[in-house]
Amino acid sequence: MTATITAFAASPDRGQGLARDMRVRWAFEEVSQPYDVRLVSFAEMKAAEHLARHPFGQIPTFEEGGLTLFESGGIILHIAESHPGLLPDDPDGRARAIAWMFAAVNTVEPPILERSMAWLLERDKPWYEARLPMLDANVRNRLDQLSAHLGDAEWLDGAFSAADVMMVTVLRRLGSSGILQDYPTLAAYIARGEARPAYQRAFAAQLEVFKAATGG
Ligand code: GTB
Repeated sequence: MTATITAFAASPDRGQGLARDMRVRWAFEEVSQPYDVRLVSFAEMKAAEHLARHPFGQIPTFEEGGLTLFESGGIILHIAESHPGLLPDDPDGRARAIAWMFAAVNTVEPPILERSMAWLLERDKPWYEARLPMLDANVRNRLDQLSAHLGDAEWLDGAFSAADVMMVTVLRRLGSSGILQDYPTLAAYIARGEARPAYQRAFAAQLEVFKAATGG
């Protein structure tokens, strides 16, 4: 049975692959599983039909048979547990990969998100310039630590895993900030993720949606 996910009918990221369906698409591609996509408008996301799938009226969601899931990390963990290729077989390695998945969304993503939301919503406000150094410092603190952990390693913990899907997609949000120029280790890590054929197939698929929506 082919799973169905939801994605923006017209993503505000203009096809940059920054919306969170991208990480789910990438996970499906890594485990060579086909998937269908239901595109939803902002109005549809807040309507009863979608709220039954996602209590917070967001994308992405996942439906397969009788199972409906929301929350990109939960969806990717389910995909990784259902198909070989995204989690190590040994229990300790598996537990560490899952811990890194949580670290991506619970420790690294929050300061990145806070900085990007401030830029999006507050950059014309009088307090923005005063706030920016603190927002930058919070992001850089995490990047310093992550960069030190990664060192010369290719991936977060041994072989490529769902943790790298999560972390690379979290870090990509910094793409336009200029901050990654100061973190060559992390820039190379992101580039390694983006170079994977599975990533490229997922990116092309979400870009196709944007092009179709804009006639481009
Ligand atoms: N924690 C949830 C998860 O990981 O699944 C967060 C889901 C989420 O934030 N979904 C966003 C959404 O549905 C889309 S991805 N927003 C609509 C709403 O809340 O009403 C976030 C996103 C949006 C836009 C950009 N962008 O334009 O660059 C990047 C990321």
